[in-house]
Order: sequence, then structure tokens, then C-alpha cells
Amino acid sequence: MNALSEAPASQFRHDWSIEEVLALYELPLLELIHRAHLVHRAHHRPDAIQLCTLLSIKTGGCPEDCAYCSQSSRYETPTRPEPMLRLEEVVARAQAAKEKGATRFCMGAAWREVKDGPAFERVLEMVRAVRALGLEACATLGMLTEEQALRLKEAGLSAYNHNLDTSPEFYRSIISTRRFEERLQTIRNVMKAGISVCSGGIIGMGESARDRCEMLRILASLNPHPESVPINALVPIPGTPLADRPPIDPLELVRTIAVARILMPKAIVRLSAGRKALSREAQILCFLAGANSIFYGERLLTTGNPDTDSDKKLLEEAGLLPLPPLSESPGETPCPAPLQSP
Ligand code: SAM
Ligand code: DTB
Ligand code: SF4
Repeated sequence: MNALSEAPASQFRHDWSIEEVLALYELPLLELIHRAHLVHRAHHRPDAIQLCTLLSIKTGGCPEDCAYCSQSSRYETPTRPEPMLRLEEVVARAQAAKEKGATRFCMGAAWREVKDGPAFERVLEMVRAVRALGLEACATLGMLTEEQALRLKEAGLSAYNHNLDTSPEFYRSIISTRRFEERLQTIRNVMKAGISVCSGGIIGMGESARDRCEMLRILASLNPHPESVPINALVPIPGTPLADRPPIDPLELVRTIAVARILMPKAIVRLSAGRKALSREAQILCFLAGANSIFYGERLLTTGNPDTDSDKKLLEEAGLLPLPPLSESPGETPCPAPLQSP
């Protein structure tokens, strides 16, 4: 154990008020970035970044009406429903992600909730296979019961992604087929099973700064804080109700990341969807403000992501080195290492 990891989770606050969080969000930008970077340096190696690769294992045909999503069956989008991937295909994709330098492999399914049966059994096999490759395994499958979370834990799942997405107030105008409280219940089930929680949200859907702060406040009220916090910039999808939203000002993304970093000092803050629309400079500002993870690989779930060559260049320019799997060195701050050329 070293000085960076000695602190118990309880040293962190879980009782931020919305006024305090908004006051941070509204600080002069350079002051906010400075404060966030100090917190970042106190808890993380400033030269390290986590690389996660995403794979959609079950695409499209989802009964939910999330207004941002290409996979909802309610909207006429460019995404066509596809059958669930076979185990061998997922293993090949995970192996390829590992060879390119990713250490976490995240599998997404366009489900409202997990149903017990053959599809879930196949997911459990996928989790075991990804872990057997020495990768961290993450899954995002919709709502989970406590029993299902326990079975995922037994299979070796490292983290479960379930985003709050926005504030409870704004949530109602984005999704009508489930309640914010149901999101929290799944997160509690995941925590009870001892799986790391990955939960964050989307900015650029028309929400206010207060909505963003309220979402971050609720995430920071979880005890312990989520292990990772993905911050997505909306990728506008033709045919969805949010297709015509104007692009977010990248500095709003920087502010959101900086506040996430200050509120949840130990969390991995992931600069997630939307990087294709960001300049190198905007991404580097996000890293300075405390982002220390990205999705790495040409695809997210149904949309594109920067190619790995341009990301290698970006990380090199920023002086960032990929982190080994966190679970490989429990209690230690793992040492990052350069990406190998294939
Ligand atoms: N169906 C599961 C669920 O909703 O939890 C898992 C998959 S869902 C695609 C995972 C997350 O991706 C969503 O919660 C949302 O935060 C993010 N996401 C989906 N579409 C997006 C988009 N167009 N732009 C940005 N983020 C998006
Ligand atoms: C998260 O917060 N972002 C990822 C992952 N968790 C599952 C998904 C982004 C999806 C972007 C739109 C798409 O590719 O469909
Ligand atoms: Fe379905 Fe998840 Fe997309 Fe919502 S975000 S429509 S639950 S796949």
C-alpha cells in the first residue's frame, strides 16, 4: 500500500449541497481547473489513463424511450436490431482490444432489464471469458435484481455501468418508460453484490448547469463513491427526439469533469461518448480537469469513436500512459506503461 491509496473511502464527503456544487461549477474556469487538478494529483498518477473498449453484444430493438438513444425501437434511427453476439465473437473482440492496449472491456446490451434465461447465461459466460483473458470486465445491461448482480459478481464482473444520465427533474423529459428511482435501485443492487459501480451521465441534452450539478451531487452522495464516472457528450442520432440539439460548448464538458473530479476524488472520471466532435485541445483540457479514462477503439456501441492511431498520438502528445488493469494491483497505484505498436 502506498501513500496515494491509504485513505479510507470515508474521508470523502457524501453530503454536498446543490448550492455548493453549483458554486464550484460557476467558478472562474481557470480556478475550477486548478482546484480539480490539485485533487486529481493528490489521488491519481497524473500521467496515467485507463483505456476501455466497448462492444455492443445485443444491438437495437430496445423497448425504452430514452430520447438520446439510437437503439430504442420507438424511433426510426440508422441502427438496425441485431441478434445477440455469440461467445466466440465476443472473445475475439476482447482479445483484439487487449492486443491494442485496452485493459477494460465493456459489453453493452439494449435491454430494459436483464431477464433470467439463456441470454443472461451467455452474458455470464462472456464475463468469465473476458476475465480469463486478464481484462477487467464491465457490463451495461439495463436494470438488475440483487440475485442477478450476485451471479455477475460470481462470474467475475469487475464493474457494472448504469448511468443516472441527468437530474431527477430533467430525467422525466428524456425517458418516460422508467423512473430515476429505478436507476438508483439497480445501483444499490450492484453495490450490495460487491461489484464496482460505473455511473455518470450525458451532457448536451438541453439540461441546465443545475441539472448537471444535481446529477453529480447524487452520484457523490453514494457511499462509497462510484468507482468510475463516465461523462458523455450527447452524440446526436438522426430520428431521435434529440437529433437536432446543438453541440455542447466543450468548456461545459470541462466544467462538468472538473466538478466530478472535485466531488469524487478517487473515482475514475471517463471522457466518454462525443470525443469525435472534440478538438485535441478540448480533450487535453478535460484530462487536465481530471478525466483519466477514455473509450479506446473505433466504435462505441452504435456510433464512431476516434481511431486508435489518432488516440495513441493524442496520449503521447499529452504525456499520458495507459494504466494496467486496476484489479491487477489491488491497494496499489499501478504503474502505467507505453502502448505497444502491433
Ligand atoms: N440499456 C442499458 C442502459 O440504458 O443502461 C445499457 C446501454 S445504454 C446505451 C448506456 C448509456 O449510454 C446510457 O445510459 C447513456 O448514458 C449512454 N448513451 C446512449 N446513447 C448515447 C448518445 N447518443 N450520446 C451519448 N451517450 C449515450
Ligand atoms: C457510457 O457512459 N457511455 C457508453 C457506455 N457507458 C456504455 C455508451 C456510449 C454510447 C454512445 C452512443 C452509441 O454509440 O450508441
Ligand atoms: Fe434502451 Fe439503454 Fe438505449 Fe435506453 S439507453 S433505449 S435502455 S439501450
